[in-house]
Amino acid sequence: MSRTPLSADQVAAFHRDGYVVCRGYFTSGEMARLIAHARGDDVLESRHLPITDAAGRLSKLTLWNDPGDDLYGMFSRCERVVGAMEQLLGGEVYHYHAKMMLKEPRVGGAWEWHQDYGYWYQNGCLLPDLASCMVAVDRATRANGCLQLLKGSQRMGRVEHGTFGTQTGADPERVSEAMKRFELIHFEAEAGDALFFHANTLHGSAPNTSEHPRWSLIMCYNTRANDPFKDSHHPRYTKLDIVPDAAILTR
Ligand SMILES: O=C(O)CCC(=O)C(=O)O
Repeated sequence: MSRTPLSADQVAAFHRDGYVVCRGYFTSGEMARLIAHARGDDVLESRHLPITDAAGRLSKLTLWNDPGDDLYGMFSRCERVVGAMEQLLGGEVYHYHAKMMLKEPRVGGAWEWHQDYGYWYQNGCLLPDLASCMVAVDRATRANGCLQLLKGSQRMGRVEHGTFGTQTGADPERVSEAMKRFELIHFEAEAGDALFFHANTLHGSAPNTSEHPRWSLIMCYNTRANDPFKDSHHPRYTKLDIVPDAAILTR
């Protein structure tokens, strides 16, 4: 895989819409490894942050800053993801953090509408030059609370955010007006599909009311040029040790 895995059309779609969907970005063999690893990983259960929505429903999120040498690290350090991020953000990127989002059957909570930059602005990132790559670990459907986005909403710039439950959410008045203007997209996905989305793209999700889990791996990057001006709970620029894509299957 080259260090420019995305086509010019995909890069243009990201800039126009605030996101781009890449179907089958990871192979079934790569996903089988990730699923086996994650399902047997006690750390996801023991270290998760309990995130509740406004109705008190729980989502489990386990987050780490250092991409490390484990299988999650191979995903977030591989050329296919890092190269795509560099194409989308226009320069060298570093690992800002990654997380496994576990939305369990029947109990997994909603995510308030928000922009990631609503959170990250507070961390000293002067520009919204950050993006995330969400990889579906399980099939994601409307019933199990797939991610929803407002297409083109990154053009609104940063919206005021406040606290709802233990989550940060965007100003409800702005969200409700944005809903009238921007197309609502559901990221319904098969395992291995990837969604790259801009830090100012409004997104959220409904609760998981189904019998099926909705787990996903979300890897977030900042640009070197946007090195935060102060310390926070996420890192300042740290050189990323990129690995070949083959490392996902061989490590
Ligand atoms: O996975 C979800 O439902 C929401 C995740 C999300 O919004 C985020 O990580 O910023």
